[in-house]
Amino acid sequence: MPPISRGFQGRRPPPAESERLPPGQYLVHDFPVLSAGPTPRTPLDRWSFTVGATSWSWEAFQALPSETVTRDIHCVTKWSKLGTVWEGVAVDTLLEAAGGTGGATHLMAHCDGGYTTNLALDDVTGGKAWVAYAFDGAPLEPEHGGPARLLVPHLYFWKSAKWLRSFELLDGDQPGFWEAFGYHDRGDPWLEQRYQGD
Ligand SMILES: Nc1nc2c(c(=O)[nH]1)N[C@H]1C(S)=C(S)[C@@H](COP(=O)(O)O)O[C@H]1N2
Ligand SMILES: [Mo]
Repeated sequence: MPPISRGFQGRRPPPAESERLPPGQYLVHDFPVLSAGPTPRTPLDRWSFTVGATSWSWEAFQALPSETVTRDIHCVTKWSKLGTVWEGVAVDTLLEAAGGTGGATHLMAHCDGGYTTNLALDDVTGGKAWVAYAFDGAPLEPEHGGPARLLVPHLYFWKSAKWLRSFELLDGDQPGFWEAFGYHDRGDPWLEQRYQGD
């Protein structure tokens, strides 16, 4: 047996923190709360999640296959938080359980309190988005979107709608809440897509 040389014994080291920061962002170690209005508090026995014509109660939603994912998140107000740990149901799982997406190209996420955000189906399928109900191993706090929120970590965090209640499947694109105020339609932090025209 040849000796195992140092440097070839494990995985490649993870990228340095600085390489994980998109342009214009700074690191935070706390978890800021950004909400455009008051925190809704929907009791679990009145909570449901709907995709098109399919709805799940809280109990039925918990019974769906879930995943634990660790991702960096990036807010358009320039804070980024690395290595956040979430548990939830992949959007792929939800769309499939709802019978597919028909001819839809986009979806509108609708929330308690009236917040909306639009997403291309390409940005929420293929293992890129989850409906998350736990953060750091504990039920998601109401301030951070509990009972359940959307998690689309590869886009600016305004796309990760808190207090999520439904996906409306759309045949074309429509602006959501911040998008109608001039924020970018897609919001890729690596391309600094903050505002319309970026
Ligand atoms: N329903 C709802 N979802 C929302 C928001 C909101 O105001 N309402 N704010 C968005 C913005 S701008 C950001 S940065 C993140 C903040 O999530 P946090 O409060 O858990 O950090 O939620 C996003 N999702
Ligand atoms: Mo944000």
